[in-house]
Amino acid sequence: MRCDLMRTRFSDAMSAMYRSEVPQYGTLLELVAAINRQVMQRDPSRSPAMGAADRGRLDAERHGAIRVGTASELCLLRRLFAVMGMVAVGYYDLSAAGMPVHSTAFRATRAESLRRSPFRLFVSLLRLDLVHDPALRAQASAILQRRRIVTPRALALIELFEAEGALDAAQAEEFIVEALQTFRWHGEATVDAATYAALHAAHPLVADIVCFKGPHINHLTPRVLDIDAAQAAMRAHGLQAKPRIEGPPRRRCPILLRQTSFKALSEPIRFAAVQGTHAARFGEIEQRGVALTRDGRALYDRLLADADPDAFGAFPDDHGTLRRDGLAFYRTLPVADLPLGAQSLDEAISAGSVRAEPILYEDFLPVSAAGIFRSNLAGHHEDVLPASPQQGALEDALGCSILDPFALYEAQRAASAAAIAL
Ligand code: OOG
Ligand code: NI
Repeated sequence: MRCDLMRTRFSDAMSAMYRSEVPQYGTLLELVAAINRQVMQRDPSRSPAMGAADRGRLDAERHGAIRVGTASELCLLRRLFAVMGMVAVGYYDLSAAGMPVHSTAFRATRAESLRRSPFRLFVSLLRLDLVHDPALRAQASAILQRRRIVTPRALALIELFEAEGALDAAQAEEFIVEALQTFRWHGEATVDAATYAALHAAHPLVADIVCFKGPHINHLTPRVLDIDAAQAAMRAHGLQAKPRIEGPPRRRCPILLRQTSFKALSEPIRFAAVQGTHAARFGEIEQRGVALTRDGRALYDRLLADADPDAFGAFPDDHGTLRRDGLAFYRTLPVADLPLGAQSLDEAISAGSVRAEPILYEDFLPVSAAGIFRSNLAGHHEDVLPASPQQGALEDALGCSILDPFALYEAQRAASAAAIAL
């Protein structure tokens, strides 16, 4: 079976599993689908920042997030995701936001593959170097050494894929069922209540990562076309939406990514002899816009850091300017029947013989991610840690290098420009 189809099937299977585990996720899917229908009906041509290519994938579009404890767990998952055509793109340092993790996103990279299935996973690795108490660090590490997060059959199928380059239909179906086991929720902690409490006191994320059998999926995020409407609908449905939407303010031309979430459930867990609770699983929605170039991103980061909420007025809000000023990425497509003639790309676009379509942002934003992490750590006061990005260490753990998202968007832009060869 093709990787793209396996990714679609896996994403659907994850969604079905999460829906049965967390009923509020089902509510979220329904309200997002209703809002997307309304936006499409109101203004099908506008469908914010969507090219025709993106429209078809909307209903199946979602991302998830997981957290792993050790380098070898991350390496194993890198091999598992490769079976479904997903590779590590982008490095996210969360230490500056007080989170003892660093992260990457596993996703497809080619335009056709993304169109078939844009499923992505935000994957964080625990950084025990950011846990101060050496005894607790050693204890956490010993607990993690004992667990196996991938089933023996999934591992055998990964090895088969690596040897043969593909799985047949039956093996692929079996792989999806087996791979899903890694991300299931387990109601039993692997430690006693006192160990959980000590790890939780170090940081709630440490307890979440260390005390369970595996890296449970902690949210699945559908893509919505109007996140302000969805935020209001979440509240109306009794979901505890976080107070503010992460990312840029509302604009005519959406850029990058806006996200909001609802609070993690407090759910019962069983320790050796006692009952307790743990808040792990939450809901999130996001609205995606055009990918920014390095220059556009530098401007975005500068305006985001500005205390003045009107600062974003300085970011151009029409696609023509964003493209001409080199702030955002567009693919260019010839318009059938119109001669291209001997003109520049800008002239051809103004003449209507070439169409510029926004390239959708497929990645994440560290400041937004930190806001999402934080909104689910109620009551925890994190230490202010100095930023300590360690992309090299994450790459060593993965056993491969992390792809640069800007280079991937630029390759898409350049390929579309080369194909019309003006
Ligand atoms: C990941 C939080 C970040 C996003 O969409 O930026 C995130 C986590 O809580 O594990 O999901
Ligand atoms: Ni997320």
